[in-house]
Amino acid sequence: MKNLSTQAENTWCPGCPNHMILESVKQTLTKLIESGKHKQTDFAITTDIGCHAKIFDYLNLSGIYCLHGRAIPTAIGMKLGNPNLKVLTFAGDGAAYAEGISHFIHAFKYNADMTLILHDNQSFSLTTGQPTPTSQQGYISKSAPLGVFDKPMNPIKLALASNATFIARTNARDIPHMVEIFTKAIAHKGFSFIEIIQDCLVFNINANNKDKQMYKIKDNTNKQTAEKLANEFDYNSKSGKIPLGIIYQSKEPTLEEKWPQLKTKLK
Ligand SMILES: Cc1ncc(C[n+]2csc(CCOP(=O)(O)OP(=O)(O)O)c2C)c(N)n1
Ligand code: SF4
Repeated sequence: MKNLSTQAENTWCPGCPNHMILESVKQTLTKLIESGKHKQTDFAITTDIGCHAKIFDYLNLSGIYCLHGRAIPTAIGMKLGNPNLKVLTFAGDGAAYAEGISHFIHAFKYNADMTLILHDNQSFSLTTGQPTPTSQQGYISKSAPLGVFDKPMNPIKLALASNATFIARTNARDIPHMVEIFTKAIAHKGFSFIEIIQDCLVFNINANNKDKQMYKIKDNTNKQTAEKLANEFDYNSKSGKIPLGIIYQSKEPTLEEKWPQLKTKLK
């Protein structure tokens, strides 16, 4: 684990679940490296901008700290340069569902063999809690003093409608589950999207503590079941169930397999 750590001072709030996400990433990669399956240099990361994105400074991996909303296309660029890299992208709900929403949708269509780890705290936290597309109705913040009027978007439904080949959800408080899901996502051939339900301890705290709604599902490959599972959580109410696990997985040609120029470079 030592090799994956850096000397950078950690500036996340004490107790922020981002610490547990970082730990889970380190445990996952350590296992893959120690088992001989991958070398540390096989991995590269892109991060967006936000609290989540500080993970760039805390992981001893090559990568690019991207412009806000642009972590996904930058990662796809890396894959075009070297299709054998295992690329992990870290983004927030503001980053990927607001500024970067077009990249989020098109990424499923391209199906590049990479992993998107999305820290959803239902808030633009680094910039002090403005509402994001997944913030709940009524959320009052400095930029929405009358509260959010609109219903939140459902990114899992959007991913399904965009022909995603791997959609999973996990809980930032559950390290073993995150490690299991990260490992399966990295093994998936294609674009794997993991949504992590993450509390922010400072902003939008009314959205926190959803653990009682969460339950674990078996890995699912049936599209109709996936649609039902996607509908169970509306990002809005404090009732209803939140399924955790692989919501949908299917096999489709990857970007690297579809492009003849890249196919010849695949090891
Ligand atoms: C194009 C652009 N728009 C807005 C900003 C300002 N900005 C920087 S970080 C941030 C919030 C990030 O929120 P999110 O992606 O949800 O991540 P979190 O901080 O919650 O982890 C914003 C709005 C920016 N840097 N660039
Ligand atoms: S503001 Fe929220 S998301 Fe950012 S480090 Fe603090 S607890 Fe974590």
